[in-house]
Amino acid sequence: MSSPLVEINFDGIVGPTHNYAGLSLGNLAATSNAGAVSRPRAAALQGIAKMRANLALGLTQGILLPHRRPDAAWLAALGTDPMSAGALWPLASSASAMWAANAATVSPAPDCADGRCHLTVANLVTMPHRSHEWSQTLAQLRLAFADDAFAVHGPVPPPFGDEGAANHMRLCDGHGAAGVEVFVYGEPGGPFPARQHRQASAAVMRRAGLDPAATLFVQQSPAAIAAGAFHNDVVAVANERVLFAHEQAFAEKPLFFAALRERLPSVEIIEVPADAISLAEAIQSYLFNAQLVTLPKGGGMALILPAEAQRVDRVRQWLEALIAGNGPIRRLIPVDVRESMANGGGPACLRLRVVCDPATVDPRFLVDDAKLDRIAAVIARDWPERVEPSDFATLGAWPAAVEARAALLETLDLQELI
Ligand code: SUG
Repeated sequence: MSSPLVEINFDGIVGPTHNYAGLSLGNLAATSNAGAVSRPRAAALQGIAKMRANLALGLTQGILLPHRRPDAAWLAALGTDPMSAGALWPLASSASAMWAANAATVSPAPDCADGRCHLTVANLVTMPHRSHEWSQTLAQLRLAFADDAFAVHGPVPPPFGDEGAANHMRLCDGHGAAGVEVFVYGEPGGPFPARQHRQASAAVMRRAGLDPAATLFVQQSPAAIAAGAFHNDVVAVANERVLFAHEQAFAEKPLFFAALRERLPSVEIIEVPADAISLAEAIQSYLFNAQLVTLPKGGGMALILPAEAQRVDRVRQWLEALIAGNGPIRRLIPVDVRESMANGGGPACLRLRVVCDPATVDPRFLVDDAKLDRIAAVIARDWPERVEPSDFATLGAWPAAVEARAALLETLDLQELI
């Protein structure tokens, strides 16, 4: 019997408060676009179009929902409210929960001692505007993955920073087989924060009941963080037995690759040399922030990458050579997620991968084209067309955004999240 386990991409729907506040030190796109005009409606519709492209490939697609923003409960805990929050207002109003790769770390059932799929919500403690995401994310995970097939964990306690799946890779012979889980952490000392702490990753591993012999802890190269790779998924992506990474993504790379090959002899490492594409070009193009997916029916793998990647000459040339070769990556699928990209979030940032039996997921979190039509209609009607940073001072509790989100949740029969 074939395994019912498939990989589902759960995309974060971009919330109505999407804006550019320049909040993430070390995320070059976000800091360089601070103060730009944002387009929440276009942003969310770009995300819907990306999901439609995944469905057209025959992939199973899920969603995660925007959070309540401004986050009045968080502001209350800080002794203020949306009307008088001042400098805290942008920190309470970011739509950053759209980047679902930072929602949680997911260890599929075949890797875990108790045979359940474990999800650990990320604490995101390094960035104040993201540090209050976890409670609403946890509420969604507990609904979506309420079945006994899953174990959903609360956040690793601070001060150990955990940014979820963006710093986690899983290599295996097939999604339903046991895999090698790779946790990539940063060490402090560089110009930018190292957001994923090794102690946090170790806690995630222990709580999921992973086999330490099939788990690797790998340091992200300080050069990559300093060049703007604030998460590992900006310079590397893995799918099944393929690791696609920049030459300078990891510290102590030979040790890592040897350990990986020992544990998964079938592994295929596609490394992009720095003299073909520099770290700066990799980060500018967001080439690696791609969804590397296995196409159904033996179709090989496809790289769903930001349209911007192919606009960088040397990146385009390298990708053309990759496809011309006889490797596992057979197709390039460019997608336009430019509103998210301008905050440092490419196609891979927008999704959380969960390997599971779709029948065990709350169906309200799964989508088909018809449901996406309904979601898109609410977005087209209720999401703001544009937001100027000069609006921040006057938006206060932002009732229009609160109502837009509530309308979406009602459409999806998810009123309990309002
Ligand atoms: O955490 N940007 C996000 C981007 C997250 C991308 N995710 C992954 N790489 N998986 C971040 O830096 C910018 C918000 C602002 O500045 O307005 C922001 O939070």
